Amino acid sequence: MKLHTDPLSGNSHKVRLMLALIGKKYEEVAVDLAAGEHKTPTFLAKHPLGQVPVLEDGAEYAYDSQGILVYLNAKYADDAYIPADPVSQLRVAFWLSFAANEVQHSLSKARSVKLFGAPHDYEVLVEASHTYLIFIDSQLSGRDWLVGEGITIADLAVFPYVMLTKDTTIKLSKYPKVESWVKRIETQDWYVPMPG
Ligand SMILES: N[C@@H](CCC(=O)N[C@@H](CS)C(=O)NCC(=O)O)C(=O)O
Repeated sequence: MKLHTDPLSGNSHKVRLMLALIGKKYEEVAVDLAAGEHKTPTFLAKHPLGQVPVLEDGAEYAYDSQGILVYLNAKYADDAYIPADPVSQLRVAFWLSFAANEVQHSLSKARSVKLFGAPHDYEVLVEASHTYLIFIDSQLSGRDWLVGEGITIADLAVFPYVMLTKDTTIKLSKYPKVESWVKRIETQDWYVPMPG
């Protein structure tokens, strides 16, 4: 199994964490986003949108970080990280969508301005990020994990760009439940840090 990734990719870190959680051995293949390697014909044959992460699993090229979490949970984890009841499935689907939309278009983009000089309005993104951090903090009230009693793929999908606010001016200390949740994930015995 190969994870095609850039070391600074927060979306790829979701997959790295899932692979660590389920104890699956794999090899990381570096894709040089800065050099445009993800838009070459060789890479586009793996993922037609030219994005990382891509998980190569035998003949399958799995892409989209949320999709890969669902795939790994079903194929290699006996569905352990999505509770079976309909309401939990609803909640997990919500958080995957939230990670791909709200988090991606606020926290992730704010980081891309700071790290890569991406041409976005940083202050607008920081304001949106605070809105979503307030929301996540409220959802963690009285609970350790986003859905149910244990870690699910919802936590893995939302976690990286929340943790990566350390690359921005956003301070998680304003959100104590979010801060504790980040520490809870970072102190799991299977946790692996981001290489970048
Ligand atoms: N929805 C996709 C988004 C992937 C994504 O935006 N990846 C970034 C790196 S973190 C990327 O490849 N950006 C390059 C590009 O889109 O051209 C996912 O969750 O996998």
